[in-house]
Amino acid sequence: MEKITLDTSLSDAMKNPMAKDLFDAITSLFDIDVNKFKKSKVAKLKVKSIKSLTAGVIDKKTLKYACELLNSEKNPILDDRSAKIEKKWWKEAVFYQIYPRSFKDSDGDGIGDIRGIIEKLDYLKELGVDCIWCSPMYKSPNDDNGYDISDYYDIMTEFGTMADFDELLDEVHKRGMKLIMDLVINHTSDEHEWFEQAKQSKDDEYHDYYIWKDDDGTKTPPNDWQSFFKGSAWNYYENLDQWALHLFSKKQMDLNWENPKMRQDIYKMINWWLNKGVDGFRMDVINFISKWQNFPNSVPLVQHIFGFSGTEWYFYGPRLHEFLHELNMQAFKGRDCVSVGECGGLGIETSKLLTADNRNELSMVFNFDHLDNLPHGRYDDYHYDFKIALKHLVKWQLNYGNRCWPTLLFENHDNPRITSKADKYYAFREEIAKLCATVQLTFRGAPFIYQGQEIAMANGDFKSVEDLRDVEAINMFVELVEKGKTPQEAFEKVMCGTRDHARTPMQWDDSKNAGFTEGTPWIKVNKDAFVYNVKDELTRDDSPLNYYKKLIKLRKENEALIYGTFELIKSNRIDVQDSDILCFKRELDGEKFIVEINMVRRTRKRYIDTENLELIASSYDYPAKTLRPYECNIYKTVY
Ligand code: ISL
Repeated sequence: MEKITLDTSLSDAMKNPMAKDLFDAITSLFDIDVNKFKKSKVAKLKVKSIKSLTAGVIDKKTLKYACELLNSEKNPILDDRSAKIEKKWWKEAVFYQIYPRSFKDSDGDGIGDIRGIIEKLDYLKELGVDCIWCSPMYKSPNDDNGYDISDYYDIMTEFGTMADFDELLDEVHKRGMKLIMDLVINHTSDEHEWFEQAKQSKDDEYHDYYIWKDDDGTKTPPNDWQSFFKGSAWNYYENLDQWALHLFSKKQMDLNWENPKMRQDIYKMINWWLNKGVDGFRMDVINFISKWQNFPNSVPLVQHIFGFSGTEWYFYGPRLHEFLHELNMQAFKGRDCVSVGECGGLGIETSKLLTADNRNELSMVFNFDHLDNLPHGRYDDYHYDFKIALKHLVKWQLNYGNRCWPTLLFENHDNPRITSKADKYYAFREEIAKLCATVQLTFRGAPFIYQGQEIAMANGDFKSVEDLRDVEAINMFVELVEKGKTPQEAFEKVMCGTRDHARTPMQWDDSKNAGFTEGTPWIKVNKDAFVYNVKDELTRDDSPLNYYKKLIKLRKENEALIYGTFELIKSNRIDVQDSDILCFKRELDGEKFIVEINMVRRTRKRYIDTENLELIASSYDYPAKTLRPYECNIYKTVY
């Protein structure tokens, strides 16, 4: 691929996958029509003219950095328009994420556990789940609820024993379901024996398993990279006079992927779990494993835009493809397993390069850009708009090609509940839950349902910072108070986006603690559990839970909803992408489904003719001439 320099034309630069993704992000943020831009005179200008186009806001130095970053991608844009879809079990599967700490407690200590999960397997099977992903269950001091692993070969004490795990795996398989583990291999806990040894001496055999920099005599961190959980990303170790990198909490130390011995130890561990019979992995922040080895300071403009420094030097590092390919060859090759990389921030073209079925890296990636209406972020107080979110998802549907498979999610353990995000006053709580179900089960891709999403669970009703448990939320609160906010102001800000909202106990019934535990729950149970709980929703025909069940069944019975083409339906009057209604067709071997979604909270005129269509599922329990708030309908064409 041609190297991008300051003299390359903008249109030529866009042949680079990273540049195209970047351009895509900018155009959607400013609502620029890409096709018009490509034909415009501006596209013919050189990269260096961005300086004058932006009145100097983007200076020459930033542009040089940008060229350096873009040139690190050696692969051209993947052209897969004529490819045939390869059928795989994980393309057909409905995934369900369990956050074990909050799912079901079996022994009354207030913390969910493995035996609790076993108790609920029949419920998941009934729902139609094919594959369960459990957030980390390995041994951990729990600085970040298990995302800080101290022993990859052992189970967290609160969750049970390895024998419990083996039983879980067995019980899952007995029911014809699959189980995937959470694989956290960008970092380990500082209590992992590798790090315990590494910090003893520079000569220790494990020292180079982590990322160290000598102090330059100033006792200041080696660069300005920040930790996602506040403060510098470097810890100082006095005995070594060295700094060690941690992109997350102070107890989550980044592994040095440049070290081949460390990589071999990781592959050995992955093979150990696969040999045990697990069906694959969700891979935590996997796009962060390759860092630019000169560890540069952040680019000021990027820092200014994101209010965060450093990510540009590791979010898609120079050896990422190489490491993932190696991992694939040494652990996944020849096995029918799935790997889902958590790759926040990556765009369509780079994600394609990570997941195309002929590249042998990952099976799928998670992208989260639709979970907030950019430029709003998770901690902003704003009204979430499905129109913006679905427009983004549709773009992936139309451009992701046949060699790659999208993931479809609205919730996970790191984000507030969608019902609360899209509707603070809960006027349309169930309608919103059903809209998400419709998108996840009728778009092309692998649906990932997060525990409680199927019963329309909402945000936690925390009253003060004492109710919060998450390291990110607590550190953020402390920092805001240090910067001069009152505790009340700081709490309100944290409440907009705390990850604890998704971590309140699963609501099983209307008994004490929602049937989650007999003891004292580790985090507050939501008060609304007496209305929103599994037991009640199972008996209510029009409940979100029964809607999920119905659509899962529909998807399983109709391949068109899995492998079918995805095509927007445009009327003469409106381009659907600009309207309040999203309408699309899924088609396979002559079998056609039409889906209409009212993306807004207002009643809207229907614009497709439904006369020759058979209504087979609706989020409302009786039909109407107009589309009611967030109404979704699925039709089949009748011949
Ligand atoms: O919440 C975020 C930062 O404010 C996200 O960037 C999040 O940290 C990111 O998506 C990575 O998440 C994963 O790795 C973290 C862990 O805390 C999260 O729970 C996990 O999903 C570190 O292991």
